[in-house]
Amino acid sequence: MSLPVRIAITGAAGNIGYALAFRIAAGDMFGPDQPVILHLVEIPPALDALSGVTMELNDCAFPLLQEIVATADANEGFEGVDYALLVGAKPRGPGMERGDLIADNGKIFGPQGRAINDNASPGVRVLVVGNPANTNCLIAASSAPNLDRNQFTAMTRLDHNRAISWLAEKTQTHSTQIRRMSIWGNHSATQYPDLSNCTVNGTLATELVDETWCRESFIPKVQKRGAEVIRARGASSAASAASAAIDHVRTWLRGTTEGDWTSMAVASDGSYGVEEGIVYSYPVTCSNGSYSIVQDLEVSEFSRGCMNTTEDELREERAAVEDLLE
Ligand code: NAX
Repeated sequence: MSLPVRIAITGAAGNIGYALAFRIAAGDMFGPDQPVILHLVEIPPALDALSGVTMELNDCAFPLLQEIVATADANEGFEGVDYALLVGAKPRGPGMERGDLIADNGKIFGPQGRAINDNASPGVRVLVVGNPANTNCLIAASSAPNLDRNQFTAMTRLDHNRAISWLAEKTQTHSTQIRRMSIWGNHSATQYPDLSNCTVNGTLATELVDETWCRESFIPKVQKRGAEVIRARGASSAASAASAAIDHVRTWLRGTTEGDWTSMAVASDGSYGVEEGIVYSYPVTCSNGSYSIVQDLEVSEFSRGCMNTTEDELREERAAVEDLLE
């Protein structure tokens, strides 16, 4: 057996954390031969609930779970971790504007970025799930001067998976037959789910579905799927978000399959004319534990408009937290 990997999950007593911890302990993220140590990080009022999560994890007697560190101290929580999954965030309260939420959550992700910088393994990989995920990721990365920006990513894999599933349903195929889906921009309702490079069983998706369906059904459905789940379930996506987090990390580590790519929100390097520095979702390939933004895709006028809209929103979010960026 190899040495255990250490994985921190913030917000571990919350809905997504509750789904995520058990799947990681069962081996879904790192495979059936990789022992894990879970660092469960919460805020003090949630420590009782967190002790219940710890009890249940122990009660599963997972063969791969070596140890649990449960804490409300970020320095202890990120000590020596190889992966940091930043899920915990403040939910949007009644009457709260998006700008207030961004500013409040920004105050969480700066200190967490610093604690990761100071305590985590130097090769740590960070995935931000807590919303607004792209901008929280920007803040965390900017607070971690010793780490590379490429070590920080935010999650649009749930949007990517939703888009694949919806296209599979429309074309009466299976998700495994769909390649090269792309989510551009922000994990928000302005995101651009783009099927212009997508193939279904090797045929271009644009030859199988018409443009009106794409613009009037596919794109808004993916953009608003989170709200649809909340309406139906009375709570936001949790198990599917945890599953997407597992997919994100596994693909980052093990690589994308030949001829395919995934979507990850990463520090823009200026690719496709997107302003450098903001955390923007791109189609990426992964190999040897790193990602590369897919280059040289043709961008139609329609796509350009959608990509600009979501970029504008990310610039506004960045402006709202400018004072938190180091
Ligand atoms: P919950 O409210 O169930 O859980 C959040 C947990 O975070 C709570 O237990 C809370 O005590 C904890 N927390 C708050 N501040 C913390 C801090 N400073 N340090 C550690 N823990 C802290 O929310 P849940 O449904 O689990 O969602 C978590 C976040 O994921 C939310 O911001 C949500 O909007 C976001 N989502 C992101 C998605 C994505 O695709 N990127 C999709 C799903 C989800 O909506």
